[in-house]
Amino acid sequence: MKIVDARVIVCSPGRNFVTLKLTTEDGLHGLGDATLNGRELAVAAYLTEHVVPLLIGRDARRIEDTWQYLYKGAYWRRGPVTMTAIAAVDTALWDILGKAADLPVYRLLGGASREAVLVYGHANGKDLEDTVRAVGTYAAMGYKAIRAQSGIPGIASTYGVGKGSMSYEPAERGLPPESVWSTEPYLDFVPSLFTRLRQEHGPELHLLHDVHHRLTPIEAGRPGRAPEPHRLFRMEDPVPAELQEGFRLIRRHTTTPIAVGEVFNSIHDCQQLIQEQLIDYVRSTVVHAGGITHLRKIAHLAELFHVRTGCHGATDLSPVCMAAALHFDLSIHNFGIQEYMPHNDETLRVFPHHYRFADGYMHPGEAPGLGVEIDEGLAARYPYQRAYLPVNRKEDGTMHSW
Ligand code: EZ4
Ligand code: CO
Repeated sequence: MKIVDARVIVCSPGRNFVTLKLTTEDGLHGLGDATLNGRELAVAAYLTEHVVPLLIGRDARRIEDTWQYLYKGAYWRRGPVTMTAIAAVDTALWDILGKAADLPVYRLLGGASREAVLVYGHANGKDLEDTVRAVGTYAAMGYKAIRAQSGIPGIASTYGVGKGSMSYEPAERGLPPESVWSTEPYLDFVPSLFTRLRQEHGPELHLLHDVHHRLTPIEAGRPGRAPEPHRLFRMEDPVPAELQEGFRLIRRHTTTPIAVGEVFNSIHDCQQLIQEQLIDYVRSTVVHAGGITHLRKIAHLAELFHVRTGCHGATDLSPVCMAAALHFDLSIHNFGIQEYMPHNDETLRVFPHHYRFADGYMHPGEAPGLGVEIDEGLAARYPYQRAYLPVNRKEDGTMHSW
C-alpha cells in the first residue's frame, strides 16, 4: 500500500490550519493536523520541502517505522516544528489504516476503554459575576467539567478570557498584540472565584483553572492551596515547565491536582514529571507531540505512575486533531479529561466530521479511520492570514510568559 501523493493544505476559516493529506496507490487517503499556532508556515515548509519527498513510495502500513525514520533519520530530534510535522504524517497513516481495515481508529488502538470521553468547556467572564454566570451557561448545556477564567480587577486584559461566550480564539490576526500582567492582583483574586463558584453552583461540577504558565513555583502554591476546600479538578500550567524539578516545590504546598504539557512535544519533556509523580494530568496532544504513536507512549509511561491524560483541545488544534485525540482518549486506560472548545461554523464546514458532543461527553463516532474529512474547494476560499498569540509584559515592560 504505497503512498503516491502527499499534499499540505493551508487554510484560514477564521483561523489558520495546516493539514497534511496522504493518498495511497489504492486510492485511500488520510489526514493529519499540522497546525502550530503562530508558526504555521514553518511546519508547512518542513513538510513540503523535507518530509513529502521521503514519503512517496513508502508503505503506508508501516506506521511505527515511518515515525522512527522521520524522528531518528533527521538527526535533529524533537522541537515543536519537527514533532508537529511527524505528528501530521503519523495521524494520516492511522487514518489510512483505519479506512483500509474498515474500522474506526480507536478499535485499532485496542478498542474502547470507556463509553465516552469526559470533556471540559470554557467558561469565561469579564469579571467574577460574569464568570459565575458563564459557568451556569455551560452547566445548563450539560457540561460536567468546566474551566473558569475571569477578568481580574486591576489587570486590563487577561489572556484566555473570551470575547464571545462559547469560545475564545487564542491568536489574533496581524502582528502580536501585547497585554500587561501583574501577579499580585491575580493571586489576591483567584480564591474568591472558586468560593463564589461553589456557593452558586454546588459541589458536583468539576472546576478547572488555567494559570497559563504565569507564576513561579512558590507563587503557584497559593492558587493551589486556597481553593482546596472547593476541590479543583486541577490547576493547569501553574509555571513554565522547562524546569521540571520546579514542580517539586508546588507539590510541597498544595494538594490541588496539577496539569501541564500543552507545549510539550516529546516524552522527554515530561519523563521526570511523570516518574516523580509531580503532576496528575499530562496535557500533550496528538498534533504537537508526535502523533498518536508517540502520545500513546507518553500515556503508557504515565499509566505506571498514576498520571492521567488531559489533552489540549483549544481551537488552534484542527478538527483533524480533535478527532484523533478522541480516538486516543476513548482507547487508553489512563484517560483523565479532554479539553473541548468548539470550532466556528466555517471551520466545521471545511472539516466535516463524525465526532459528537452530548451531555458533557464526546465520542469520535464509528466511521472508518478518524472520521474527519477536508472540503478542499471550500478550504481554498480561506487563504492563510498571518496571526500570532498575544505577548505578555509586566507593568514595567519586562517580557513575561504569555
Ligand atoms: O494557549 O491553544 O488551555 N488552553 C490554552 C490555549 C493555548 C493555545 C495555544 O495555541 O492554554 O489557549
Ligand atoms: Co492552557
